[in-house]
Amino acid sequence: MANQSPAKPGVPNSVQPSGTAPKAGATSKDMQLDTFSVNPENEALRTNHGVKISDDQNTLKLGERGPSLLEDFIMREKITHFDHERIPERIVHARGAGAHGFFQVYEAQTELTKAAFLRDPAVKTPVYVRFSTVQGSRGSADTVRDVRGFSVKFYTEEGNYDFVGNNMPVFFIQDAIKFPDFVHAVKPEPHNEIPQGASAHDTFWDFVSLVPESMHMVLWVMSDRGIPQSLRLMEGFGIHTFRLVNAAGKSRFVKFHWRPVLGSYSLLWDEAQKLAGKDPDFNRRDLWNAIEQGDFPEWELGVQIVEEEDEHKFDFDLLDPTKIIPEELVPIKMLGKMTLNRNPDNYFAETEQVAFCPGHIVPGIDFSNDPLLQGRLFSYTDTQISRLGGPNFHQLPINRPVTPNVNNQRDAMHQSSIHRGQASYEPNSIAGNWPKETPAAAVDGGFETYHERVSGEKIRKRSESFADHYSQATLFWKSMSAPEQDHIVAAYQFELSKVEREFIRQRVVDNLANIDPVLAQRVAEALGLTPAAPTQPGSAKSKSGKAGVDVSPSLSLMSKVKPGIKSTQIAILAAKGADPKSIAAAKTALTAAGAHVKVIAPMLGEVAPGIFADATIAGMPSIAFDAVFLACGEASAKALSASGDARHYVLEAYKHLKAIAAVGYGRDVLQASHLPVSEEGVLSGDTANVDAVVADFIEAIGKHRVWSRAAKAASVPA
Ligand code: HDD
Repeated sequence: MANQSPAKPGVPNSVQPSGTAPKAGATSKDMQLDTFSVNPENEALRTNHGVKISDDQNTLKLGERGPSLLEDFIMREKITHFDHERIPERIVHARGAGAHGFFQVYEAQTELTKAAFLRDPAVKTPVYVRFSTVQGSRGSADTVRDVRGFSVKFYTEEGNYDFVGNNMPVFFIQDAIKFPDFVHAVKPEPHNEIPQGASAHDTFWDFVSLVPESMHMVLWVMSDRGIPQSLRLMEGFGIHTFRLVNAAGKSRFVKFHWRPVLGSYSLLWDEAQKLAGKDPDFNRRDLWNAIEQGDFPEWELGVQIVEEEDEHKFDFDLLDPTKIIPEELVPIKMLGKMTLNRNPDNYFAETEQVAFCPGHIVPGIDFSNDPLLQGRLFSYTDTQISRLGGPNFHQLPINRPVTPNVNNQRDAMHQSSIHRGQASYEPNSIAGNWPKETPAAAVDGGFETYHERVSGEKIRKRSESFADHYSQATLFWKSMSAPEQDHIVAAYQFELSKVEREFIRQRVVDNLANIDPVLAQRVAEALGLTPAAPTQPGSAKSKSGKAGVDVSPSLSLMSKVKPGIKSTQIAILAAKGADPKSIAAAKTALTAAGAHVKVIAPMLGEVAPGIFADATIAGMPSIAFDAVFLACGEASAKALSASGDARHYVLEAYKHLKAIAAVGYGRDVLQASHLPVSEEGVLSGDTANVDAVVADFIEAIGKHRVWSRAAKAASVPA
């Protein structure tokens, strides 16, 4: 049947306000984007050229049984467009999730920078953020062990500023010329395109074990930072040293940090692996849901500031991107806060087409001579030209600044502006020399590069000051808590067990000996190897007598746990015959504390009068939750105790060191699972005491995991 046209006569079908038109508090970017939104509601179906379509079901044919006619411009247009719907995915960071929001500085930072968005606490600067994994393709799983990208486009009053960082503060290589080699090594192998979303393969470990500058970063990737629990709960780092420049022209070196307000947490490897199969969208779903539920993710933006005259006071080179500045040496000064409060309307138009470049800076921010950064300044705009089909990608709605971007650049593929006038050159006298340059100024001036004095020979050489590849890796290892060290060892053991060539495994273990002999020994044991004696041992102590630290507690994720259970996910496990009073009491208290509660049962339907299951045991496994609550009546406990899936649910939560609570008959399910009814992180009581049990449960969830259970949990089969 052909569609009946619902067209409203006289209403143009090109640019219509979107279904989610800007609400109160919309930013300048929201309003700009809205002018490009298309809303199909109440619109007639038309061709790309505006002709109304009367039949979208049948090709034009010669007779009912064909053949089809080439003349069918409607079918040809539809199929042609479809044939070209995909664009090349990003060469790295292909899988991503994005969101809109705003950034606000706490107080004017005029002494530090003349950047307008850091000078006025009244200004809410719109942002678009894209988080990503690095190795996998667009359809790969979220929870793989990998670095996460952390890109923020600030649509400032002075043009776009792109922060293009990662969730780890260092990088694999020191010079951009090695980036293609590194990416070729980590990506799926060229002969069979295996593995997807994983670094556990020969070419990655071959490369990194031959390039010791990567050892510090590899250690970060093998740590819990490589498997963040949530994109909302991971830190972000600018990595390179940048400059902030004030109106008087004074420059200071800075390192940028994003700190999630709710703290930072990671998955356990077993959870990450299972989630990759059971919910490959786990991280992006969590980000989306949090924003839809009004749990707007927030990060503070901070800087470590180093005065120009202190550039050489450290044990390492500030230009070396494989080094951090320990916070114990230079504390972080928090400048402001970013809030993500709106999901994109369209994945392709926004998250896929957004184009970041670390070279997009505004007056008051400048680069350092870090050779990795210098190469990046070229690569990003270059890659967009093939990815987004030409040099006009800045005209795509998500990439447009909220300022004008008038200049004499003309034409090229997909030009969407109609540039008026005869003069597209400068100087000109026939158009009054417009558009004109703006001299640099304290306020609203043109961009002026920081006047840095440099001299030297043209030379291809790595600076001697970049040569110590192990000391900061040693510092990182020594700063980890015992469970974090265990996880690192297990990660190396897992990854290297997947490496086929023994000489590569041996080379990695030999490299580890330079970081720490115990680390090397523990990894080697599981691989049947013996590490060689260290050749260039790292030292957590300053080697040069310059500023250094032995241990940096702020590197441990244990130092990031924040009190409270806001935005956590709690499962109430129940079956038919559950105890409605306990469920209601738990739900009320947990929700009041900011958690999201779901009733999980073997089947959908009513589990107690007026209480319905939100999801099934198979559909929302325990790995999707932070904690499990058992509120059973006798029948419910019997059913759950008899169910292998239900017992596995509880055992798995126990194995993953999650808080578990049981009231009334719920305790029977713990016993049927051979779990203790009461110990640290396992709370239980009579139904009459449900409020007290839930209060202890909330406190236990706030600690994130029950680390004291780790050794016991290892023997639990789940
Ligand atoms: Fe890169 C994308 C982060 C080194 C070349 N990079 C990309 C993205 C992030 C980073 C977050 C995804 C942006 C988005 O969401 O669209 N890259 C980093 C960090 C690095 C780094 C933190 C080191 C400190 N990158 C790096 C080097 C080069 C590149 C040394 C090349 C010389 N990166 C690219 C790229 C990508 C990219 C090929 C692929 C897609 C894109 O740019 O837009 O140009």
